[in-house]
Amino acid sequence: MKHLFKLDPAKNLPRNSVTKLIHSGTDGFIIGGTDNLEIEAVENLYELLAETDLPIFLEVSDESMILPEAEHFLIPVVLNTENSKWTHGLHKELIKELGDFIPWKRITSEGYVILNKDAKVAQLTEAKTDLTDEDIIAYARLAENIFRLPIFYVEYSGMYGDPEAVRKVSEVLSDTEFWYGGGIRSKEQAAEMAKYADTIIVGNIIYEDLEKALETATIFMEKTV
Ligand code: 1GP
Repeated sequence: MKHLFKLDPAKNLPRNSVTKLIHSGTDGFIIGGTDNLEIEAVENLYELLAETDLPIFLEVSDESMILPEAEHFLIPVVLNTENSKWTHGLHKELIKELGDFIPWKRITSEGYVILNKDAKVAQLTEAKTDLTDEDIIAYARLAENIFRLPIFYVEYSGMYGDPEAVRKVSEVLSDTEFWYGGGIRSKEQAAEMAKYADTIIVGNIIYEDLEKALETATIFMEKTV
């Protein structure tokens, strides 16, 4: 997967926009958000996406948004916080509550490093965003070699990140998939981050300029024709 769109259940998207996203050349969708998470909104998004065969990942950041019939779940593990609630605390409580009913085979964990201090997710999780490239690289190695996480996610939500830091991270990961998300607003930026990351994630621009959002996916379609 080279490209995913991240859809926020708290934001409205007309049906014809969703149809365009489905046929854009993207490899799939993440449903995820930080606030105002309600199951009805998650259900509505699934309903809007019903016409696609592309994978749909439900990124669970709050118990209230769990749709049991979802095909794939992504579980964030925030690495750059000292508040253990976001690394394993909430996870443990949910596992305690749901116990035997968790469909482990449909669950993939993501090791997040959150780097935009102004992002809601950074504030919520008390992420330590003031990191050097060496810090970020160390987190990538921790994710792959100590925690053996399947995905390492460099998250600049709302801000375009530093391509050089992203390049350096790409050089130290081999088994762990490298995902990059944050501030991609043009096909040039999509292409730049896609040189280094296995998968790029495009979110906010969908709601601000749909045509620009579509272009971030179309470039990958053109390459395979
Ligand atoms: C957010 O990484 C994604 O979780 C995408 O970021 O919304 O800034 O595109 P943007």
